[in-house]
Amino acid sequence: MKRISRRQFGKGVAAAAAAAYAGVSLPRFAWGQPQPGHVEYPKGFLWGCATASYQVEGGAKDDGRGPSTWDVFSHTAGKTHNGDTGDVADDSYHLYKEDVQLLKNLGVQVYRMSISWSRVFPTGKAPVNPKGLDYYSKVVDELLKNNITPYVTLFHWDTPAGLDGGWTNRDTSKAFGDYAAFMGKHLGDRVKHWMTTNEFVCFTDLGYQVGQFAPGLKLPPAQVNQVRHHGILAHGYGVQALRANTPSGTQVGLAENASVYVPVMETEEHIAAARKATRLMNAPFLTVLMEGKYPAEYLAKEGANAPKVEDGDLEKISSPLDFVGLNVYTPSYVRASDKPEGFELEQAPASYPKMFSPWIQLSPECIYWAVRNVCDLWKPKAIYITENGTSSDDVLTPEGHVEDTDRVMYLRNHLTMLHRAVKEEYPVKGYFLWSLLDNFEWADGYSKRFGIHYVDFKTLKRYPKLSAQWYKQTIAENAVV
Ligand code: GBH
Repeated sequence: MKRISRRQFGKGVAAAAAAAYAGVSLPRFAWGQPQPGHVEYPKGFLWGCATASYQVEGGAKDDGRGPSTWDVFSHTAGKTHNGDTGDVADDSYHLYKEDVQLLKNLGVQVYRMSISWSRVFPTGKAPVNPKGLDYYSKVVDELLKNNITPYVTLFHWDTPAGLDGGWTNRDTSKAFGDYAAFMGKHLGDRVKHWMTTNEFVCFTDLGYQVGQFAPGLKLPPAQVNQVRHHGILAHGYGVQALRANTPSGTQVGLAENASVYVPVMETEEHIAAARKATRLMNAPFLTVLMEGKYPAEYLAKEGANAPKVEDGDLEKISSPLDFVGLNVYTPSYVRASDKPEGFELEQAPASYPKMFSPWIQLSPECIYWAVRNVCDLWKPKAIYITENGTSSDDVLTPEGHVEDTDRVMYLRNHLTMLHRAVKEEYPVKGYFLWSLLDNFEWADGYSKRFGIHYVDFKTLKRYPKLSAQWYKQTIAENAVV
C-alpha cells in the first residue's frame, strides 16, 4: 500500500533510512488492515462527521427561509467576533453536493446534519415553506445515493425568530413538537435516525442567563429555570411526535453535552464521586430525561426559583430513547469529598494544556469517562459520540496544505481513549467528528476553525487538512492510525 504523502520527505533522510534497512524485509500492510499495536474498532462501528445548519448553510434569505434568533443576534453589533454572521457561512445550501463528495471521499458511513426550523416553517409555525422541505429532501437523497446514512438533528440552536418569547414561552416547546411531527412524516421514509435537540445548556443558559449566545438575554434564575424546562419539554414533545410519525424501528435520541467528570484517580471513591457529579451537575437536563424527575437536591437548591412543571411534562421529558448522543470536548476533574454532595470539583491550574479555543482543556480521557459515567448511572441502550473535535490555528500554505498536527494529536488520543470504553463493552455505536469543514463558530464567528477541511471563506473553496487524510486512513483501517 502506498501511504498518502504530500510532502517530499527529505531525500537524504530517506536514502539513509533505505541504507539502514537494506536487506531487512519489512512487513507490508494492505489498505484497511491495521498495523500491530493500533487500536482496532469492532466491525460495524460507525464513523461520521457532524455539522449544523446555521454554521454551514448560508442562504439565509433564500427560497423563503425565515430568520432565526441567530440571524438577529449575529446582525446585532458587538455580539459575534468581528460582526461575523451565518449569511453565507460555507454556502452548503448551494454546495451540498460538493460536501457530500467530501464525506464520500473520507469513507464515512454516517453524517450528522441539522435542519433549520425556520427554513421549513419561516415563523416557526404553519404555514410550511415547501422549498425548505425540498432542500432537506434533496440533501437526504444525495447522501443515500452515496451510501451515507443521515443522522438528523431537528434543533441546533437556530430558533425561529418569529416564535414569540422564544424559549421563555412554553408554546415554543409545543411548536417544536409540531415541527418534529412534520419532519418525521416527510423524511421518515428515508431518515431512520433522529436527534431532537443539541446541547440544552447552550440555547438555555448561554442564551438566556449568560447572554453569550442568541437571543443574548440575562434573565433572573426563576426565568432561566423555566427556559431550561421548556428546552427539555421540547425534547419530550419531539420524541413523542417522531414516534407517532415515523415507521417503527426509527431510532430517536438527542445530542447532549452533559458535563464530563474525570476522577482524579481511578479508585472506587473517586469514580463514585465522578458519577455523583455527573448526576447533579447535569440535574436540569440529562438527569431529568433519564430519571423522569428533577433531583431533590436541585429542587432544594433552587427553592422558589424551581421550574413550574405541568402534569404530564415529566412523562414526556423522560420518554424512552433509543440512544443518547454525547458531544465531548473537555472535562472537569473531580475528587471524593465529605461534603453532603459527596464530590468536589478541581480547579485547573493555569499550566493546564489547552487547544486553540481556550475552553478546550486537553484531556483525552474525558471521552471514556463521558461514556462510562452516563452508562454506569443510567444504562442507555446505545451511545453515540455525536461531536468531538477541536479548533486549531490552521494556516493554509501556498500549496494548499494545512498541517494540523495538533488536531490529529487531539483526535488520535480521544479515539484511543474511546476505544477503552468500547473494549469494556459500553454500547458505543459510532463517532461523529466535529466538524466536516470549518464553519461559523457562533460567538467566535470565523475566528475558530474546527473543520478537517479548510474553507477559504472568500472563495468558499474546501481543502482537506492533514486531519482529513488521517481520518480517512483511520476509517479505512477501522483502527486509530
Ligand atoms: C458544540 O458546542 C456545538 O454543538 C457546536 O455547534 C460547536 O461548533 C462546537 O461544539 C465547537 O464549539 O468561550 O469560554 O465562554 C460546544 C459548547 C459552548 C463550548 C460555549 C464553548 C464557550 C466557552 N460550547 N462555550 S467560553
